[in-house]
Amino acid sequence: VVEASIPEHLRATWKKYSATGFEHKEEFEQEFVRHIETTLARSLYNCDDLAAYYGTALAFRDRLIIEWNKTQQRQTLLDQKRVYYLSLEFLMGRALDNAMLNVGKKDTAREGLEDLGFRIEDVVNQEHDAALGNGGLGRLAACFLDSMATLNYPAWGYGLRYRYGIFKQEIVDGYQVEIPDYWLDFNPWEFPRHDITVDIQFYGQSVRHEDEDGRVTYNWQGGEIVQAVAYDVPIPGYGTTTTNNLRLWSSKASSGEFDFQKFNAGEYESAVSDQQRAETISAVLYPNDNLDRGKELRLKQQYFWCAASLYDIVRRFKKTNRAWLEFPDQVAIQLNDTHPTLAIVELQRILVDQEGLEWDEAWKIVVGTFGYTNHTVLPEALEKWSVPLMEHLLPRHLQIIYDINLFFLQDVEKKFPDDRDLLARVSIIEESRPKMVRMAYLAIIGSHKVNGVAELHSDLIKTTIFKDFVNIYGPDKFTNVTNGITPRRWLHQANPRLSKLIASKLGGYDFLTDLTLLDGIEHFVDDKEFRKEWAEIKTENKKRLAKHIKDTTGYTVNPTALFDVQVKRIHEYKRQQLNIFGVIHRYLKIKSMTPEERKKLVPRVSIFGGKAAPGYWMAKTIIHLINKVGQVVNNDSDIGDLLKVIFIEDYNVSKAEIIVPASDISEHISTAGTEASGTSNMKFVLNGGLIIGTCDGANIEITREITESNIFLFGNLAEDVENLRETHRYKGFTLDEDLAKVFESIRSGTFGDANAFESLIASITDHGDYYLVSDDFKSYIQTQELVDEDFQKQDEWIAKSISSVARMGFFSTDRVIDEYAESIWNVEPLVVE
Ligand code: F58
Repeated sequence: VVEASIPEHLRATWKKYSATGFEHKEEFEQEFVRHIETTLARSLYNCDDLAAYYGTALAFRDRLIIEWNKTQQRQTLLDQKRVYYLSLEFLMGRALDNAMLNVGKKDTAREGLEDLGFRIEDVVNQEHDAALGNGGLGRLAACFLDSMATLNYPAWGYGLRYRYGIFKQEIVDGYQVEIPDYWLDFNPWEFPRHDITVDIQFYGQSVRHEDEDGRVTYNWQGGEIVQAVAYDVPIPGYGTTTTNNLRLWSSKASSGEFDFQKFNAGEYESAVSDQQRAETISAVLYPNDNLDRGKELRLKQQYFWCAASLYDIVRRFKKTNRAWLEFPDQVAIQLNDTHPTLAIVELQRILVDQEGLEWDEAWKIVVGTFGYTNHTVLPEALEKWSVPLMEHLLPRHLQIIYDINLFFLQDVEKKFPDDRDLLARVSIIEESRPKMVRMAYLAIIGSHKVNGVAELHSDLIKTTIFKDFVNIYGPDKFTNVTNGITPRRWLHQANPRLSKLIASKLGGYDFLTDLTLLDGIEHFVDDKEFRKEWAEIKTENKKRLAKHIKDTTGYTVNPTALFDVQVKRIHEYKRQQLNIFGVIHRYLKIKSMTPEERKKLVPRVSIFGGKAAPGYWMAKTIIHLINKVGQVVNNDSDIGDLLKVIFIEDYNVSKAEIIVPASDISEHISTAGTEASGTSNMKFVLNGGLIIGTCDGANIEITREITESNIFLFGNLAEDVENLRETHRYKGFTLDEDLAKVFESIRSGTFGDANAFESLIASITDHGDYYLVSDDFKSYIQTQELVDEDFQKQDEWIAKSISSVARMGFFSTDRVIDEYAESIWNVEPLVVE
């Protein structure tokens, strides 16, 4: 890292020319044209929407980086405690619209672009999503960055700069096909820092050394070196100049690595392939959600990123010349799930092996520094790494893990003598073949706080997967921080009309930074004019989505129909199969109705979207079924507008911004106890959509806030799930009559090749129905009938919609971040003048 500053007496000249961002329309236009003509080397004869997007993005990027610089200088000067959010995923979506709104210059840009012949909407739509995440976990990290900057916390995100984000999904003949998402052609939002590099070691061996006094030290030697290069992404807060940093690491062969011996020996190709191997580390985001696969490259990614980030954090701390004991007073590191757990081991290694601290002293610092957030109770998602793999790749780290485990188990034994079972249960090392390192246990032991992401979830981790640890540490180590969403992106940006209407009633946009102010709109629930405008906005948003559906699928949907939406990753526990079985049930029912009966029906558009992990066969089968049902239903002239089934291809953040504001009802129907929180449920309600859902995750707290009369709850409770599963296993069950008819129609080939869907049906009828689809089917159907009834009473429906939005104040990530800051990080916002 190069550190050189301009001598004091020359700084005046420098400061005279210090960059400033544009303020007015004319200055924006000037910046825009300059970037088009110089940075892009294009001209007014050669400037399409894409070029206009780059020009606009670069003009805003310059503004951001100026504030970024000031923010970083301020943070260094004031030297307060900082937060580091370690996440393997940041699902950012598009940056331009967000940047324009956060710095308050969207109108300036709109006018400027108009002067030059562009429509701002077209320009914004050119941007490729930054899709460095799978789903909820990655999007949560992105919302956190927005809130941390908005609230002026000195906070950095650390992640990987994947060359390929989550794959693009295409639907071919009803099947999902995955296309690589190469998104880095030209990314105006990142600043490569070729001067900020860290050498990361892999493989080799741990060498023991004993000095004359008998002091034993270990040294990690040999192996190979890969270089981490920093790329910085500025994160602007809303309504503040604070611009925080997201640092993403990219891998390349270390400068020493290029093997000149090989090169000289004429093995040029093999030297190049070594180089490429180094670059693979940050090449691709693993596309699994809630499934752990244990691939070596994934472990390499994890260590690469943890080691680079910690080196950076420690370097920054050392510049302050403080004593090591003060480290936890200056640094809080939050682990977004177990993926960065190696950071715990790495910090212990740095302190003991490199800085020469005593083990206990170092360990106290480590535990004081880290917090761990759990996002799942699904056993198949809990990370474990095989001991032989760990030993091969990170020999010294494995030793340290064994030592951490030894000291931990000794403590446990002191507290609970003679409980051998307990020791085996809580050991970081699972005594299987091969032995496995249980990352969640390591994360718990190495952190001072562990949190779940919604009340039910936090209770569940305490009573199930981490029960023993609650006994060992006491309940205070475990806490809940219910998730949220940023209202800037998920209301103001995605639904500008609704945001404007709310602002007109509340006398301004303060609710965007204090979402509890939304309760002020409850006064207008009975205001006829307000209701009318509210309903009109929903219709406009539905028309926008209808247009998107027409453009992308060719199907015409009626914007006055009830839009029923389920968009999220496709997973059996999220139960898109329950939804599509319900759709088939509806279809069969309509088919059997007289024209008179049909007249009373509420037309419905069932909208699905979401990706399946490429290797998750059952999830892909569900996508296939949805698409086949769509083909049949949508082309059945007998059905017309009464039912349409749409699968929106390649669901991502920017599509969510169109879909969420357009829903009348959305589905959050996971088997109770399986969805840790869910966050799209919050987005839909905040945009005036009602929800149908199970008593799971954050649905429960949403219900508490908006009251039971504003939500359609159904299905079994989490506390009964275990028993129901047992019953299935040992007693079998009788299939609900209506569900049996649905299966019959599939099996008779109504939706094409019946064989294709046999495994899906059999998972319910023959293999225990683990996700309790059959148990919840009846109450799901009945509740959907209630939805139909209520939708017909439009006036009441709108009233429900308004009072729900009014009561969503709790679900802002601003509240969430303040809770983390207070109860886990112990950090204060930085005062900005
Ligand atoms: C999600 N987890 C939870 N994991 O499923 C959801 O309930 C919660 O609202 C959200 O986190 C935020 O807390 C999730 O998205 C992943 O995608 C992981 C990706 C890496 C492999 C393991 C799953």
